[in-house]
Amino acid sequence: MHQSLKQQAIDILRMNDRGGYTVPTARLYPYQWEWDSVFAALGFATFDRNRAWEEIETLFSGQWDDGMVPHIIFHKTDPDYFPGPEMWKSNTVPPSSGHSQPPVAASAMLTMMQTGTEMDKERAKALFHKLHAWHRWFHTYRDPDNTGVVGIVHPWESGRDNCPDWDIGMDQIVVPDDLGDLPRRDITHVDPSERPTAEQYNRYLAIVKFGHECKWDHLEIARNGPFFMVDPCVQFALMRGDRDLAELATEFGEPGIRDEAEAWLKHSKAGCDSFWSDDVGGHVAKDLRTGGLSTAFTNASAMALYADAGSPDQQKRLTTEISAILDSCSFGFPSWDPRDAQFESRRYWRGPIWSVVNYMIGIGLSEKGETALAERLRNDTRRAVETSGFFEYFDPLTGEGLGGKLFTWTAAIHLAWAM
Ligand code: 2M8
Repeated sequence: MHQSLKQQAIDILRMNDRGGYTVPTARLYPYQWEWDSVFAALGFATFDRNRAWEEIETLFSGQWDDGMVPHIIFHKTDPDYFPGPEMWKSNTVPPSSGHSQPPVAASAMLTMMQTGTEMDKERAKALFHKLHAWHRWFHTYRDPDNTGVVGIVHPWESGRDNCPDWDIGMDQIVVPDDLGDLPRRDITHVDPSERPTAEQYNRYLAIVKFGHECKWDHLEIARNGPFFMVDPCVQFALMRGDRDLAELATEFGEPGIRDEAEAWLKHSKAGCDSFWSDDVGGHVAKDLRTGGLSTAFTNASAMALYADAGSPDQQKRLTTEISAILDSCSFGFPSWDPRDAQFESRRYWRGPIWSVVNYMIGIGLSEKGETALAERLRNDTRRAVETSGFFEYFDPLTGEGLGGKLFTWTAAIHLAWAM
């Protein structure tokens, strides 16, 4: 009998469950990734609330003493993935990578609490101070000069690994001679033409080397590391997260934390002007070392409404761009503007569509009253899965599924939003 997509999505979450945490997909990504896990929790919350909270609790079990929640937690060593714990040298238990990823947990926790029972409130409350420490870490170590804008120290911290956004920052990285041969595993699991190039990979590893050589001193990395750029996705996820942290603080009777989160949000809103591009009609990535701006509209630019960033005029302009870009492809929302020469419909974050980012864009659009655009995006997200199955990401021109199969976050977003 033909299984429903809903049942398939549930089965994928169960299948990728490694006991308290899920892997994004078997083989290609055999560890716990930060934002994948948070979205997984939203998926689990539709059929198993206890398991949903476990996912987030296990994620926070890898939190560093300084408050950082790392982007990968290496619960059990797996030779299938490179770079593994021996490259990061985090010196933590459990071992982990040395930077973070978009901080989406506050928003997911608030959603789970609002749609749940007293149990959900208790579980959220138990994690609340850890969540607050993570947000404080972002504001302290990723914005050391208190500009209202956080930087990322590695393209992997954005979650949008090889987006052309990072090219201006990556071009300046000098690859050390002693990097050695890199035993990449990703290109043995999926088509190399859809993955980052070897040159890009060497630069990723050069940043990792700088990090462990300074013992993951986050101020040193932000001030003197090889790479420091503004990512609209991380900035907007953090702003939305601060808004939701403030709401959780109100709920839990923590007025001091509520005031702190509201002050962060106000400061961040003011900071957003510094990476707005009139040429593009949206917020774009910015190299904090040189001041250079990226040159095209991305799915991260489209997240501005989710964070309520930008002036009313800017929001109007970027909504026009969102609509024009949706008209330019069959499945939204592409990770790079299809009208731009650098667009590649199949290469990872240089064009393809990603369900999790669609989810955040869709929420922003619908909250701003752009219901037709929001529905269109939700339909596109569902149609991509109907066309190809639960792939990691999809070609925006054809809906063809690409990258890993039976992918956790695609299944989770199907259950939580796109069904
Ligand atoms: C991708 O990133 C990892 C590195 O973190 C990789 O390419 O090896 C990105 O799509 C990232 O956003 C995602 O969290 C991760 C796991 O799905 O894969």
